[in-house]
Amino acid sequence: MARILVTSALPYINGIKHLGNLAGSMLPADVWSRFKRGQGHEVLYICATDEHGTPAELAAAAAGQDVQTYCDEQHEIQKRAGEQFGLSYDWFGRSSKAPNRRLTQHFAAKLEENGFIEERVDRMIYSIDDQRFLPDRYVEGTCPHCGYDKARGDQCDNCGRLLDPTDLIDPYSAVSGSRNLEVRDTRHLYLLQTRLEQPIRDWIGSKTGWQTLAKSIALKHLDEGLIDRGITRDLKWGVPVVGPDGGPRPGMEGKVFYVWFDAPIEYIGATEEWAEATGRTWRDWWRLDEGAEDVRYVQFMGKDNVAFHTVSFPATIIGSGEPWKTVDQLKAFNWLNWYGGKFSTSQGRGVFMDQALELLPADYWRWHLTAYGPEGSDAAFTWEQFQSTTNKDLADVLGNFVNRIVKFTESKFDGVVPAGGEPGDVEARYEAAIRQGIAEATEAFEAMEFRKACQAVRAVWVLGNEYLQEAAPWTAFKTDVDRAAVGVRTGLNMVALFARLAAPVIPFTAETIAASVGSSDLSWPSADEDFMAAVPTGRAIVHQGVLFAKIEDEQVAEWTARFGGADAA
Ligand code: B3M
Ligand code: ZN
Repeated sequence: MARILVTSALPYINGIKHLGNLAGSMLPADVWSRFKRGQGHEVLYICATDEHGTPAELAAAAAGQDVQTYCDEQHEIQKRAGEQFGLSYDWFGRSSKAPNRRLTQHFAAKLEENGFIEERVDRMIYSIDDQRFLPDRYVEGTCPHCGYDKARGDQCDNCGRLLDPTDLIDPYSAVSGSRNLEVRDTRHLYLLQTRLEQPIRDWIGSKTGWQTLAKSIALKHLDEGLIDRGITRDLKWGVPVVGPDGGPRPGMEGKVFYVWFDAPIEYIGATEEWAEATGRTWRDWWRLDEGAEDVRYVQFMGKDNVAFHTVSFPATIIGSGEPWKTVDQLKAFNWLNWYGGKFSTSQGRGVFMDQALELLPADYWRWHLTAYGPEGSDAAFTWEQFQSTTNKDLADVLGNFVNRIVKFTESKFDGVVPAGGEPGDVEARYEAAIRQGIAEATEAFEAMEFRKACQAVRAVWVLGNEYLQEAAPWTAFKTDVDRAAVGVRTGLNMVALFARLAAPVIPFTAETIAASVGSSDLSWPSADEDFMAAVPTGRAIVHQGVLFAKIEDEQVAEWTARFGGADAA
């Protein structure tokens, strides 16, 4: 079996995440990890909170807390929300912990040793009113490329170009709005990406089977021409910039590394945190010279994070000259928006992870965000579509199938899997169709095509309902009990199988469905196994209650009023 390392983009520490963050990285990473674990592979799924940078400092200030206290609290909130959503990380780390600090300083030292770091005097934006230098994300202004007037200093959300704050036209402080800014000299370290362009291009060129979205963004940034990027900031909160003796680097006392320099390194740091907490080893997941050569590494992220993961982070790894594992497969997602607009806490638009769980159990959201997620293009969340997919896919197709066959077994066969009769042509036909469906779902999940995989799984659930319509055990029961028994046994084996197909996406309900036929097997089925003999005759069958309650129009109206709806666009 394979050893598979999975990471999803690290959510910023500032505040609970909305459905878009979930749909664009953490949830698909979890679904795919469950799928691979279900096949029997050894999967290590790592994530963490991204705790440095101005987002943390400003959010803490707004909360009236020191940054450490703020991060401690917010990490626990995000960790709990992730667990309640069934995000089965092996470890949910923190980029402010010691392993990441040590590793970040190590990589910087190796890059400098290899001639890829240069000290430069920068001219940075200083906000006199805020009494602080303003890092990239907190300077806004007009994009010099496309004229967008809310471009951030690090990247323009409108045209996607990576920027430096001094590129912006008519800049202002995103902290206070003040235009009372001045440019001041300040010493910083630069990662000489321009000297790494060819190795990075070769590295990207060596990646096979990448989806177009990921590879095209990577090559676009390379073709635009790499720049040497500042990797330190005038902030207090972050990984300290140190000299060879481990003390503050002379001339750069009090400075920290840029959050995007240290954040991807936390993928490694969090693995070390996991090893420390579990007594496992971590270097055999990350060092090619210490056992990681057989590891398959897959990253999940939103499309806006691709550039950092395919240029800056590989530059760090390659430039270190050390044999660290780099990503083998990168799955990038488009954006989930709210009725075509942005999620916004301040404008009360959209649902955030904690609110979602107040309204409905995690699986309702997990199914919708995976089966109708922003894969091939941006996708709009609407209450109307959420209601439709929930009521059709989950209640009418899956829930109804399980309910009918289990209730019938209880009413006519004393809640016990009946013996008698032999499967005939109709069973053979549906079994063959289901095998085909399993193969399609497996192929789609292997390819990380989540919408396609969920449609293939749904199609198998539909086959279950069609089989019951055709075999009609309730009709057969009146004249031929053996025939009815065959229909019931076949239906109950389908229940066990459908739970396994559901497990990667809706794990909580999958467990309940399996329990209804006395099973706890949530492994991923192979198309050639004998799944029609999984539930033996004589086993007790127990109805587990309503699996999915339909979403009513009144709920849609209430939630639209509370979180915004069609009027939100
Ligand atoms: N914290 C998420 C974002 O850009 C950012 C990802 C870091 S992954 C190393 O929203
Ligand atoms: Zn722009």
